[in-house]
Amino acid sequence: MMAPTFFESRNVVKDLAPLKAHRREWKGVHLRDLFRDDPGRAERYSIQAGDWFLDYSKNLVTERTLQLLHDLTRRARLPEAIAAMFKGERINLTENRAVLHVALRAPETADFRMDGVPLTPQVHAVLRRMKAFAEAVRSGEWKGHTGRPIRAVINIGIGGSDLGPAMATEALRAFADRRLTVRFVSNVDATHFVETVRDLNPEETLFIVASKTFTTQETMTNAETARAWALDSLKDPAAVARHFVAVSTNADRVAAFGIDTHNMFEFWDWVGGRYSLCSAIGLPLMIAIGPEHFQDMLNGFHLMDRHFAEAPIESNLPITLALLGVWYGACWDAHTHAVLPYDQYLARLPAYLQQADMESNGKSVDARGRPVRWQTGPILWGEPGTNGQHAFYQLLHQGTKLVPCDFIAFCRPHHPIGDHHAKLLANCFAQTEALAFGKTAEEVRAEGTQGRLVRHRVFPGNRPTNTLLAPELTPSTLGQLIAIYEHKIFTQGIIWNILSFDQWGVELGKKLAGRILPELLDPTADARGHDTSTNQLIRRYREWSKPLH
Ligand code: G6Q
Repeated sequence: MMAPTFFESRNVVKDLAPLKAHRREWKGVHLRDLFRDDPGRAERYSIQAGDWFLDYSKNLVTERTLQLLHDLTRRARLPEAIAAMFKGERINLTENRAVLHVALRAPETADFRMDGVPLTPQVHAVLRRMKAFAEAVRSGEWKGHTGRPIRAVINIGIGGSDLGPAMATEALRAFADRRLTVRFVSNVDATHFVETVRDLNPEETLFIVASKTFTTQETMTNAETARAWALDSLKDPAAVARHFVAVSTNADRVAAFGIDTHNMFEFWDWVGGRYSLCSAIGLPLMIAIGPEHFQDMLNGFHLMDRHFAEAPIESNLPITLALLGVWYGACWDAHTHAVLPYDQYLARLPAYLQQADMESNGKSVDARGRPVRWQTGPILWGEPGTNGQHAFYQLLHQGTKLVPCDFIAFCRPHHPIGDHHAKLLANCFAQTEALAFGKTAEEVRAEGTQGRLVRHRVFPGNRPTNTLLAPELTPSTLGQLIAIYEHKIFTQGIIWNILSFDQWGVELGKKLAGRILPELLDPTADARGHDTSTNQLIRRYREWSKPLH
């Protein structure tokens, strides 16, 4: 395993030391003071990239902090790492793979290579097949086995083969053809399949089986169940060819499942599951919103890829977000990060980013396998505003934990009804104002509160937020937004000297489930070989799962 130089000879503890020293001098500095003393702060601490405007002025930073953070990128050789990713070097060291999701959204003329082989012709060949297929389904030209047009498309996949298209299909619902129903089944719990298809007609239903490996237990189980459900009414096994297509890197397995490989849309091992929305994994989204909108989304991604690769570090939006996260993790004991979209269409964005961030940077050994002695990826979580305000914001304002937050909003609504949108955005801006500046005891008293109650009504403030604002939620601004977070995650991984593109932490549970499964299926099988707790749970399951009659 040959590590590129930016992973080698790093001493992250030493690299973070100047920031930690700076933090010790911070004492008592409040955002109230920083804003009062510097009328240019908001403007100076803002970045425009593509259609996105980032105001990061409500963060606990000074010029000195930013200077130290920018130094850190040089120590981490970030520019070299970015170049290595774009050049197709195998920076996913433990899987010996390149990381080239940026090639998926580049124009055909772009020069991306893998071991010298140009990639964009392959990428665009698959895109053209996807576009033709999506058009055929949308226009009704693609017929089901009995000659009826398709009215429902069900994606069967999990993790990276589910969350991206599921999130984006919801996000871009305003651009979708409402005559088509597009749904997602991921959980191995049969409830998910049953509830998803219960109102559908198999004659008019198309399944997309999406799995990079085509071996994933959940997806294969759901795909078998879907095939049985379809054949139960269509009767003829030849119907599978009209009702099942596959998205995979594994043609042999696709064929073994019984799907004609002519109906397979390919992607490649240099596309990580959680970075695969722009590959054929995006097929259900393309069918929902149409090829042109899908292309707009790809262009949005690409625009932000260029910004990330080309903008100076000081005005680089994803890098700035990444550095702020590093600062709070290393020096402010922040363990979580909230993503708060003020847009109902982005309801699934936190779940999507949870995987992107936590599966990538939830690591505790560095690139060379040595235990880390610094914080790596935060716990990412969130819910759309304003709902969250009536639930967990209490803790954000007055709790004992520092939770840096990203507020995300759009200026033009898709549904300009009454003053809904002004109210939505008023709440969004008000929250960042309240979190930053709080309310002092004097201010509470001035409003007429006296005695002990004063303490309960004080807002300490000084709680950091970013605000990301775009004119409108479109395929392009969504693509740009996702790319911002992808590159933020990459940057943090490089600074922490961890490997962001593998996910060994998901293996053990899968393996143990494989051992327990036969012990649950066969109640006579010996199931005493685990620890006493697991043995006991299996025994209890066997008792309680017996049919009642
Ligand atoms: C993503 C992960 C993981 C993966 C799923 C599904 O980066 O690797 O979430 O996407 O386990 O895998 P398959 O696509 O192979 O079914």
